[in-house]
Formats: sequence, structure tokens, C-alpha cells
Amino acid sequence: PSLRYPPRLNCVAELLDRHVTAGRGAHRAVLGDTLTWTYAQLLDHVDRMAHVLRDDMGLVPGNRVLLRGANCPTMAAAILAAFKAGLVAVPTMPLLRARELGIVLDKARVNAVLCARPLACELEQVGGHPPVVYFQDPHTPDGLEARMARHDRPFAPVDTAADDVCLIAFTSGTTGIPKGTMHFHRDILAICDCFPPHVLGAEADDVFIGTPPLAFTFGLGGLLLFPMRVGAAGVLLEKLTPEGLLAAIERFRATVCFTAPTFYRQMTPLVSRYDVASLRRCVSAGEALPVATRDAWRTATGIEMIDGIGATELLHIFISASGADVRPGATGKPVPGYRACVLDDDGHPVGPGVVGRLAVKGPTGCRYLADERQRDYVLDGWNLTGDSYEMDADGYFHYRSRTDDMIISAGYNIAGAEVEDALLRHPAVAECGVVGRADEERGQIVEAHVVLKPGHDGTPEMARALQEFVKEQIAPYKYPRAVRFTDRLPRTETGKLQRFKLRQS
Ligand code: 3UK
Repeated sequence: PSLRYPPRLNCVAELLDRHVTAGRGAHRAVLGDTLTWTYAQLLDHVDRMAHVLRDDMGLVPGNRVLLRGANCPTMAAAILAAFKAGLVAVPTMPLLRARELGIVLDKARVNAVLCARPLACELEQVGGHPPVVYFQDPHTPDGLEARMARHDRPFAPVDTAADDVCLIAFTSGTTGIPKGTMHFHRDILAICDCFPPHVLGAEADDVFIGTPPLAFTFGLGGLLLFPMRVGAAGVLLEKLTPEGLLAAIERFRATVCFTAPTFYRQMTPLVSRYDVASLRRCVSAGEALPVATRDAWRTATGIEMIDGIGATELLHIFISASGADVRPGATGKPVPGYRACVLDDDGHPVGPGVVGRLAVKGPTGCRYLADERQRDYVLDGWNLTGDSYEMDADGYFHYRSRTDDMIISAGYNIAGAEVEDALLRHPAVAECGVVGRADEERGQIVEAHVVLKPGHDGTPEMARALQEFVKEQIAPYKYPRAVRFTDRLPRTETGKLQRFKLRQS
């Protein structure tokens, strides 16, 4: 891909204004539960909001504005308005608690907040927070909607540099406190010019849909930036259930879906009740995609899923399957524009068939806020994502585990994902998570936490059956010596298994 951008660049001019200027203003841009905005209408909302941010709230380029809201067209417009006004958007996950919000406000040195009224409560518990304007609050005279009504002039994109920061994205943090990562205007376009054209073949008549919040860069790219880059439409819905997403795919005739493996698993048994024939591409990210999940989805829909590994630090997906080039069990190959290799503990590249640390280089990269461990993530311009990977002889990259989640039992390295993959093939298993539990004799033992499908009981016989089942499929020493049944697994808002909680349970 050509990733050359002019030195002065405001990404919103390219993603939004350009379409209206080129006569595509009447094309649908964002689709919500109750409202649809064309590109022209989205532009109008973004410009009014940008005026509020600058003229009413007195924000100047470089200021940081924290954004809080569930996925909806207004939240999308708020992010774009911040970019357009030369501000730094700091979107936050809707479920963040007051304590975490306080950390984000503090770390990102936020100057002002735009917050959806239904999410006001946690914010109000943070002492000394910056000034707030609420949206989804049409009857309050100083709410965002009332303020927007008073501005009807166009807003010219602020003349930002291509490498001015426009976004601080916080990691979802499966452990510990959230880390802030900075991204530039050109990064926003670069992710749109790598994955979507090469892997999705995205075009203007596509309709993108999915679950990840806009505050998670998986959702920001997949549901807003990618469709806008090609003049397509993005569906933004709050709090989707598996049934809700299937119904929405049918209702909006969605063509490209973005969600996490667990959500695909939950949708699979329900698919036949909906018409999802419009779907063309299904992207899975956030954690490894088990072969059993891929197979079940293909059987139910006829669609070969696209697995992609992305990271907040790199903004979006950098290794994935591409079109028909899918190797089940592998994530795929570097997305055009990116390079990847596997390193040993001393930082030297290893050859095919050897497990090591994944390193990635490309147009986007990790820039933590000043106080973070930049040195741990970036080495010589290579990003170390914290994942253990293995490349095969054909150049496909196979995920093994998070580097610090590798289970070491009686001297063997065991990747939890491989055991999970085996368990998920069993007809009684709905969800599972495999972790290492401290063991006096073996150092660690493999422990499986299993959610059974309805109609199955977590009896000792079932536990033994699952153990035997795993032994038949993978090297027997990897079988879970402990099996615990549970009703649900601890997951983040982005669908990631919280392994540390399983280890503590
Ligand atoms: C893990 C995967 C195996 C991996 C993300 C797409 O997940 C995203 O960002 P986060 O910062 O987490 C990054 C870490 O998550 N991971 C993600 N995808 C996969 N592991 N297979 C996968 N397909 O450990 C990675 O280092 O929350 C995903 C786009 C944007 C994103 N921010």
C-alpha cells in the first residue's frame, strides 16, 4: 500500500469532508438504533460539535478531550469532531469504574469531557474532574444538543501535521492499570489503507457491523474509520447480545462483521433463525480463534472467518488471514504494510517451527504516554506485543500464548490456547479457559475452567471424559489434570478471557 501522506494532514478531511465535496453526501455513513446519518448529516453534526468544543468550551489544538458513551452516531461524531478541531480524543470504555476513570483523566491530563448522560454516574464520583458537557441530554440548555443547535456554520478542519497526536487509546487491561497509547492523524489513515483494502476488499456499498466499543481501537477502526475511508456505512449499536447482533445483521443487511471469538461461538447455535446471507466477511480479533469456532461458524454460515491479531499499541490488526488465503489454526501473514518476525529471549530472529516472542514493524507503532514502559514494548523500532508465536515454513504465523501465560508443567511448555482449542471440539463444551495452577510436584499443572452447553452436567464422569478427549487430540502430557466447571468465565468488555482471575479463583 502507498502510505505516503502529506505533511499537513487532518484525517477527518480525508474520511468525511472529502466524500461530501465529491458529491457522496447523500450516502449513508452511520446507522444507529433509531437514526441514520448520511455523510452530509454526519458532517453537519461533526462541525457543530467542533464549534462547541472550540467556541463554547474554549479548547485549543492539542487539548485532550475525554469521550464517554456507548456505540451510537453521536459518539462517532464526537470522536471525529475532536480530531477535526485538532484536539486529542481520549475515548473510554463504557463500563469503566470511577477509580479507572480517575486514572485515565489523570494520566492523559484531560482538559474537558463529553459524556453521555446515562454514563454520568461514574464520572461524577471522580473528584475534581475537568468540565463536562453531557450528550443524550436534549432538554438541558447547556447540554451538547442544545449547544450544537446554536452553531450552524461549517467548521474547517484544523491544519494539523500528519504526525500530530489525535488519539490516546487506553489498553483494555486484562491485568493491572490501563496504559495510554498515542496515535497520529496519519496512523488513522494508515490502518484504513492496510487491512481493509487487502483483507476485506471493502467498498462503498459495504455495511460494517459488530460489537467492539468505539473506545476499543478494534471497534473504532472496524465500525467507523474503515467504512468511512471507502464511503461505506457503519452500524453503531449499544449493548449487543448475540441475538441482537444477528437481528441487526439481518435488519441492516450488514456485509462485514467485527467481533471476538466468544461472540461468534455464542451466535453459532442461533444463526439459523436469522437471515445473514448479506454477510461477506467475518473478522475475529481480541484473542486467538480456535479451529472449532471457525469450523462451527463455517458450517452455520458458509463463511470462512478472518482471524486477525491487533493491539491498542499498534492501533489495529497487523497479522491476519486474507481473503481466501486462510490457514486454519494460524492467525495468518503480516498485513501488507507490516513486517513480523519471531525472536528468541536475546532478541535474535528464530527460524520456522520455533516458538518465540512476536515482533512487528509497520506504519503504526507503540508510543505510550510518557510514564509507561516504552522500552519493554519497542526494541529497535520493532514492537514486542507480549505474544508467543511460531512461524511455519510457508510464512504463516501461529499464535501460542501470551508470553507470560505459557504454562510450564514438569519442564514442558504448554500453551493454554491449544488445550482450549481441543476442549472446544467436544460437543458438550460451550466455553473454556485453561491456565497454569501452582503445583508442588510439577511447578504448574494445566487447569481447565469449563462452561458446559445446556443439557450437560459437570459430573466427575464428564471431567474424565474431557480429559480423555484432550489426550486423544494433542500430546497427552498437555491434558488438564484439573477440570473445574463454572457457569461463566470472567471476560473483559472486549471479550478477552481474564486468565488472572481464573488463576485466583
Ligand atoms: C491479543 C490476539 C491471538 C494479543 C485489538 C484488533 O485486541 C486488541 O488490542 P488489545 O490491546 O490486546 C492486544 C493483545 O490481544 N490478541 C488480539 N487479537 C488476537 N491473540 N489471536 C488474535 N487474533 O495478546 C495481543 O497482543 O486489547 C485487536 C484490533 C485492534 C485491537 N486493539
